[in-house]
Amino acid sequence: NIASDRRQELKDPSVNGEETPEPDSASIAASIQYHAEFTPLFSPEHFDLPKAFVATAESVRDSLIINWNATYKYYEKMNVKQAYYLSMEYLQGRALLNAIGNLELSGAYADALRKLGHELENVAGHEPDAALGNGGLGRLASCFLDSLATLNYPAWGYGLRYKYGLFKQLITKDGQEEVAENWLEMGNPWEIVRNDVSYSVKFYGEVISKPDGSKEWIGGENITAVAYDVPIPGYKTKTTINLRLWSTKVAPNEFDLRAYNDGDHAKACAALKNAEKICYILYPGDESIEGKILRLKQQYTLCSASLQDIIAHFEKRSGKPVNWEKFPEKVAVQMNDTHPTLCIPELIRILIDLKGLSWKESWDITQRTVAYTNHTVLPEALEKWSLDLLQELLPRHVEIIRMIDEELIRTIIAEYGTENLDLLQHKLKQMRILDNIELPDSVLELLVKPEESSAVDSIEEVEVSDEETEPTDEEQSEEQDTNAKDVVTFEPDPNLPKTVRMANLCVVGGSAVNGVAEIHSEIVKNEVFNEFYKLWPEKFQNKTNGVTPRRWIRFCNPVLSEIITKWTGTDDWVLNTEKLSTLAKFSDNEDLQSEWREAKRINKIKVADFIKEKTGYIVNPDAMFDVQVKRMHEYKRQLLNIMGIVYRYKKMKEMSPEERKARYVPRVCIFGGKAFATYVQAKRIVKFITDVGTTVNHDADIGDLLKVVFVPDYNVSVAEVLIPGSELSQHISTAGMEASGTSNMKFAMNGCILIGTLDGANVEIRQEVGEDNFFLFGAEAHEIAGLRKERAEGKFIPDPRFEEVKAFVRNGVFGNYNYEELMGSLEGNEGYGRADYFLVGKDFPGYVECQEKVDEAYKDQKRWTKMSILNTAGSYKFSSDRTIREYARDIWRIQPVLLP
Ligand code: B1N
Repeated sequence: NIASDRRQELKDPSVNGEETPEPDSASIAASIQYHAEFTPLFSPEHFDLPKAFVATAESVRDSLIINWNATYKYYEKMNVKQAYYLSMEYLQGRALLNAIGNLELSGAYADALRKLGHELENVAGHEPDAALGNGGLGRLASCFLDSLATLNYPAWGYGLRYKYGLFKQLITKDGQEEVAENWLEMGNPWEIVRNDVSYSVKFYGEVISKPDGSKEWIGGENITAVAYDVPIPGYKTKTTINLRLWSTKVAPNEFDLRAYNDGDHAKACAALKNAEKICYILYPGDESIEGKILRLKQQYTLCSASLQDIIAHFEKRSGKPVNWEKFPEKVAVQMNDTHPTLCIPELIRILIDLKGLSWKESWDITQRTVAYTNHTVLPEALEKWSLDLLQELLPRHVEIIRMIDEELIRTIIAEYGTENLDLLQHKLKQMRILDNIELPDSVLELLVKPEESSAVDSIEEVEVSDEETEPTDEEQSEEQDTNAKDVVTFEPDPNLPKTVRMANLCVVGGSAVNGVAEIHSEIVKNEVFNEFYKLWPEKFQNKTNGVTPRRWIRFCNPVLSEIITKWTGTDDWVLNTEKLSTLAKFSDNEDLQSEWREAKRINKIKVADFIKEKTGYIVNPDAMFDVQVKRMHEYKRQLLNIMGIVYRYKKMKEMSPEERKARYVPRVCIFGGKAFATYVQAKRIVKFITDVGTTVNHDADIGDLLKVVFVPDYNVSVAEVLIPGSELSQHISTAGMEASGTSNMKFAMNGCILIGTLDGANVEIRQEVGEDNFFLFGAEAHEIAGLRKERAEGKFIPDPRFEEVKAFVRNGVFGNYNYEELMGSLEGNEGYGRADYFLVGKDFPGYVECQEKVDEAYKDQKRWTKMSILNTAGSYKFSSDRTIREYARDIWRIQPVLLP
């Protein structure tokens, strides 16, 4: 058997010191056949698509394992500093085409499969999406892995292996319905279970003080975390890094055999279930947080297992005795948002309780090791855990968090003194990790002036006379007791919950804090964490997000890639995206323009076919494809988009057929995105969009001039179809609310023109592609607070066009669904919650007028194509390679290591 010979031969490429020969299509076909035969996952009779996929993937995996091992061994040998990316989410999507593309074996695999009777594209289409993430944050983590491997950085990703990924979205006549996504049902050929790499993870229990003064945490519940490794190949390099996902199972000896034998199966299986259920499902909330014990157990499992693994690895490399001082010189841990915050107290716990280091040493090592990326400024998304819950689940960690909090309080007192207690109180309120929790006694003593100390036994309230301090307005309004106007109290408010602010813990415990786009990083410094910024300005950085040009141009858009390669001279742009900028000088060239349009048309036909398959709607590929795909969220303002569409529809209906044709460009308005299952308002918007589609798409007066389509189950693979075939894409969040956005970058790379607000990375994209090549509208971030205030005071006068649209919807044009809540939420009246908090009404006229400019621009196809080319040409900054180089240089301080 050629394949098994080949497996023998491939076992260790260094055996004879020779380079492994490049596999050709014959040896690949043999290896696929080998796997089809000897991988007993399917019945033997057929070689149908599901089986062909698994056999093909396993054959690819053989090559990945060779490279994985070589990479691993070499890093061990060189003993280099490594970065570890800790993330609760990865949105890997499909891996097959990406892996063979990175290995430069796409042609050989296509030939091999053809010999076996299948088309590569169909085989690849059988892979389920790995959707272990919600949206941008998870997809960013996956783009980062691709760049890390491609740029040969010694780095690993750590995450959780959820049994069920992000739910599948069905669109029914009632709107969105959720169905569990059992992505592992047919097995996962990309993972390697490491039964020998497992760690014990504890919950609950108690902390024991030992005679020597040290502490030990005795867990009340023990589980085991097992490693599943997913090899991540780089592009045109042998470097293959690791994504290590933890799965949970019952700890050895925890299965109650006696109960089982006694017939109490439920009791016997309880421990099994309890352990396994930690990794059952991905937390489905994007930017909203619900205090769930299970979520906390997930977070802690990720942190504990990963840190035990990282530390074991460090100890193994450093030899005995271990020099812990060197830990930050060998290890950098990046926390993807606050979700892995517990790795701060966990690292300290291990160093103090298990390795015998002092508090001071451990705290210092930890601060030098970890860094934190903030991805959102939405207050409801900043994680806060109840102190009681944490105390119960992780008692030792709460002790450590109290120590960090005390350390912080001392720093604040040292910085601002105790003269102005008002100021001090303000600082503590903003900055403390523990919120609404009494000050430690040792700190209270510091607040007592020597002459007062005899008069006051225990300082619970410190009275301050008017001469001493002037409370700020803010402070005054916060006071509940009007008599306490001149009392500065450090006492907790019994009516408020006691919480741990995870973001504050990250800022205090990390060596660096970064935002994900320039405007966002400014908001992080000047608003969200302003007090910390004043204290430690050097900690704060910006790292504008990026996306991998491999998946997001080269592999998802082969026709455009070919044109880019032809006009830039080489395919070098896939690695050095700066080369894309050379396209700019040809943007008026008629040959390039016509090739460019032809490529777009091919991709639009694919989108049209896809829409027909998924929704039944038939759309005209010559219409403009206008796309908004992202999680459904009020701040992303899909509602503004659909209100604009309704306005357009209404105007069309009022015109004669001739007038309508002359005025409007035919458009297909495409939406896609999932709503958090309990996010009622987001689900109403889904329903509204589909209702508008039902009416408009069947209106014979309108025909091809306007179609409205909601593509179900938006995910990475759907994005790979839609993005190349889009012409206009919408990034229209209320300014200041979208931290970055990353699909905006993918669209620009694929020659799509953006309509958007000055928010997130839009600001930088517009700068790079040129103001003339970006459709801008809307209020700016610095105006938002004022506009909301104006609205609340009833001073906002809505545009008549906006009023018209609301009335039109209320008239039942789109069916008998109750649109009152949706329309009411756009009005200032009380009773509808936020009263157009997202300023849809305010930005509506600007948006509608901007869309009219879009029509004008599209009518001139030469101008449009030029804009499109200039978007691709100007998008080079947004490669995740650039982002990763910046993290490596400014935060992790790691160097690329090229395998010999
Ligand atoms: O992270 C992306 C950004 O491009 C987006 O603008 C931002 O919205 C997104 C809690 C989140 N921020 N926060 C989350 C996800 C899951 C969860 O449970 C919050 N996602 C973002 C990448 O920087």
